[in-house]
Amino acid sequence: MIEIPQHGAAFFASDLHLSEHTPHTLDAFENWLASVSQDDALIFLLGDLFEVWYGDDYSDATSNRVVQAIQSAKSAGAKVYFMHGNRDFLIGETFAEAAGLEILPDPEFLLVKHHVVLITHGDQLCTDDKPYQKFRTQSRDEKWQANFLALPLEKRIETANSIRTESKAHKANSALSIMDANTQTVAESFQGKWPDGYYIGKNDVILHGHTHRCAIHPDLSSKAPTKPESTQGELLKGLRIVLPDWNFDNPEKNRPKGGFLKMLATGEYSLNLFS
Ligand SMILES: [Mn+2]
Repeated sequence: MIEIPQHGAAFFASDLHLSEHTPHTLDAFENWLASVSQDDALIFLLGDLFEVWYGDDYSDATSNRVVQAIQSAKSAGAKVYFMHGNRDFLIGETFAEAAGLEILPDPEFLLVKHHVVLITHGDQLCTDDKPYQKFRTQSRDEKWQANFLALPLEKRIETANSIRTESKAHKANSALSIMDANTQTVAESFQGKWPDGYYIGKNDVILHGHTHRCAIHPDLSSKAPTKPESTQGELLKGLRIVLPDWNFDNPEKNRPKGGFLKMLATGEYSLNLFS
């Protein structure tokens, strides 16, 4: 269980999907990271930092700049945590060491004032998408990963790209509701029954990304409003906060280009969106 330092703050972002095709999003990420990095800052990157990850033996201009940015954040006094997303689940200890970040299990828990905040990438909550959950179980298996990482890099790039093409087609052919968090699964995770069998007792707050449906849900059964109903407040039991995805390269009308959540040790939070 992680605690926010009394005079510090925690910052959360996810779903940046960085690649060579996202130069503006990469700039924005670097600027944001530099702006929040200071002593007693905890920075949580909750998955899909990269659009795809072929293995720690792969690097390119984008990943090199991300490593530099995280190193700078660390030098400024911040502690940087990373949680795997469904795109970059192959990030390993070699990358973590190079960047100077700590990889967290999914889910991880934060103790904030007297609230337990469950943080997760969020893909485990989308249980209506059965084919994806099947792929997730397979691809998070240690043996599967070891076998995959043993393939030549060229073969891994080819395989990862064909999986992404398939995934895009699957998304295009699936109802939008299937791609969202299942409210029953959310409720069960509050009760301490996590889909992976993880148990910690009751959780007060859930914070996740992945769905690209940024929102602050005041209660467990609430469906995603198009815009967050409120952008700041104090942690309350039953709150589900969904982080925004970042897209400064092909921004959509009437949607934020990205954003982050700031949380203080007092339980006060604010959702900051970039327009
Ligand atoms: Mn995701």
